[in-house]
Amino acid sequence: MIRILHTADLHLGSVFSELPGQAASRCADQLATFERIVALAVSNQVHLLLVAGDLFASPWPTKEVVACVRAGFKRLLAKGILPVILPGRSDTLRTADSVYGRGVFENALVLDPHRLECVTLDIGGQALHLHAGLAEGDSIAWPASDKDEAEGLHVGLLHLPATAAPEGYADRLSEATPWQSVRGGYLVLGGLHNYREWREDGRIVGCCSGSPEGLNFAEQGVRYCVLCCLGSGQPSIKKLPVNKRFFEEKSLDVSVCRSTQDVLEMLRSLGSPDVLMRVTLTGEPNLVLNTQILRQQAADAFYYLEIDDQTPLLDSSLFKKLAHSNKLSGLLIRKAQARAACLPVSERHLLEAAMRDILERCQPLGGDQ
Ligand SMILES: [Mn+2]
Repeated sequence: MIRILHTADLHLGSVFSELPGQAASRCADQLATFERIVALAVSNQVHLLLVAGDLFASPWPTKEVVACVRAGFKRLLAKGILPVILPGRSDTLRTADSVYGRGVFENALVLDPHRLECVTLDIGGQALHLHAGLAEGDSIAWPASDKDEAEGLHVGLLHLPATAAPEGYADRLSEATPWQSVRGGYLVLGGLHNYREWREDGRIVGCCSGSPEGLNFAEQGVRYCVLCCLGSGQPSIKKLPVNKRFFEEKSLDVSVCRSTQDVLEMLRSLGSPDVLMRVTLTGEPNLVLNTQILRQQAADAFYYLEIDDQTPLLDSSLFKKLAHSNKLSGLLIRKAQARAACLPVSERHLLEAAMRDILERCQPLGGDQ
């Protein structure tokens, strides 16, 4: 039995330009997640740790990031676990001065997907053939190897294009791998950033672990690395949760809220110190909400909070009521309503956003409107 832990798309050393306030801490989170992956490899007594592309966010990670990875690999090697890296798109080997060309991972096995290599390892007397494939556009290339029908276990590594529609690849993944049709085997995939598994007649044929630490709101919830056991029977896999923080999106119906304080309480009830939350406000508003103030007041309940106010203002009963006011806001709303009546729907959201902006600025927190 050969035990493998696999991961991909760690993107260590990411810039996180969309999270400027959390950028340094997210980089530290990523390294902590890498440490957990190393610890899981040790505690599960695997033979190999496979990284199916994008270990780093660029081919030129900082010294600190490289030192952290080297230290992790050293701990693995001390336990007899071999780290195997397939460079991906972000950390391509095919660039001048790539981190993989500097000999800093001399004890790890780095497979060059462009060379279409097949490497055979001896794991406790059992042969393991590692086939490094290359996916470009719609085509997948595998090493032409006389090992395709060789005795032993076969594992393919492949980094898919981020734009790949997993459905489109489903058939070709096993078709294009002669060793899989002859010998069975298992495909370790990267590049898709979200967990996905491929089965044929119930048998697992391949798995993409997804990013172990979400990079953005497209990578939500629990993140995994995958423990795979390969032997004479069918491969078996187990998803191991590994992330530090969680991206989440929720919507909040503010129809029942009578004050900013009400909205704040509902917002804070969604809070958790490890959550990066995007809240969309929906429903019929009873007041114009200042999202900036809401965010400031609720921020400490979250690791990171984004608020998107999608409550419809122009047609709301709130606006109908406010339009009767003799104050400047009443005049403004009457003008906006008249303008909205002659605008195509596609342009009304701009007017709505402008009104929201102006009215947010006019009112104090929880103020009377
Ligand atoms: Mn990636």
